Amino acid sequence: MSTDAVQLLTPDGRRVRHPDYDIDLSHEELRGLYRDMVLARRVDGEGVTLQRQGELGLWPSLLGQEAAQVGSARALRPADHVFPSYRDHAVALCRDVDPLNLLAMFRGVNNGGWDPTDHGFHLYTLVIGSQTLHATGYAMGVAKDGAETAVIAYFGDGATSQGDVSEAFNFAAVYDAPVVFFCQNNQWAISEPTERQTRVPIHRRADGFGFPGVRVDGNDVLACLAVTKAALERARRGEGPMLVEAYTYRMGAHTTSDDPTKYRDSAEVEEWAGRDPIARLKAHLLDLGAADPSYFDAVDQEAGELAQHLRARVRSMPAPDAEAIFRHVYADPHALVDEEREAFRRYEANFAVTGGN
Ligand SMILES: Cc1ncc(C[n+]2csc(CCOP(=O)(O)OP(=O)(O)O)c2C)c(N)n1
Repeated sequence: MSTDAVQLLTPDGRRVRHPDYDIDLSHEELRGLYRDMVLARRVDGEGVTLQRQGELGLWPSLLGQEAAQVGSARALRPADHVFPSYRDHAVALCRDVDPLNLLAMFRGVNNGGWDPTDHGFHLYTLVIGSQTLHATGYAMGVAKDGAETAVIAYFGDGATSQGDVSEAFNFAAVYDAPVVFFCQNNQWAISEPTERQTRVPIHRRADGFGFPGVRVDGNDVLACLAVTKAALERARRGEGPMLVEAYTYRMGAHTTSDDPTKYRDSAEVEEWAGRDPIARLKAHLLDLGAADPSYFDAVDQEAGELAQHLRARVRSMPAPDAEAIFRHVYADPHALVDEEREAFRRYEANFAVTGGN
């Protein structure tokens, strides 16, 4: 199997054809992909800024991964079901999850305030790789129901070192589960580079499990869309899983708690800045005559207004009910939870204002 990445747009925005994976989109659809990526980048930038201003506890940035996420998510149908990791904010936006919910979660106001059934978008998973098993089980279930649903699991290159991911690959293969494994190889698992994680290119790991794997240029939104669409259609036809390795780069820190200058070379970051997914599609739109400067200005303005709205709303979010965390742990009262709630009440009481002077 070739290790070359499927590419439909060169880094300078030139359209190239691919014999196996290709796609023709209208100008409107192309503009839509551009808008999705710009809005996602802006929401993400707000997440970083708000964390820096002390408004959020943490933020995992998607900067650089917009094409991988938007391209793959726009290949999904409404009835499909997504099992994301914790960095998949652009996928969330494409599934109509209100970005305020994402920010609220990282502010600690809720535990993920959306209903997965409303959006076909599961809650974020922080336990690396475990969502691949959830996705596989769900896919086996929908297959048994005879539903026309396909499932997609998002995970990183580091996650492929987890046993859960290998188990998911094997189960999905032997049951022909309608699941697409979408690995965003952003080349770093916190400070651990991909070459310290695997001896073979990630997409080739699928060979050993008996299903196809393909590498796609993860900074090329068209290629990500075309390949994911083919993988989802294959899954829907009952032909089983496929592994898509979107080869991309995490431009920012792992999370706002991380300092990547401690472990990676700025030349590498510079090099990847030249492959920016948004600039690439913009060049293509201009080349086609599918958008003019007023369109790009309008999208920038929309992104700016969204950011302003998010900032204002996040700052005015009421503090969560401190005891809510103890609710819904069990359906019925539970002695241990009662004990923990009491201990927490005593702890909170330490901070009570005892009167001024
Ligand atoms: C089971 C488990 N082990 C370790 C961690 C700590 N951890 C958090 S993020 C991370 C790296 C994940 O890298 P990757 O899968 O490449 O995803 P990325 O963050 O690059 O999107 C690790 C090891 C965890 N959250 N869960």
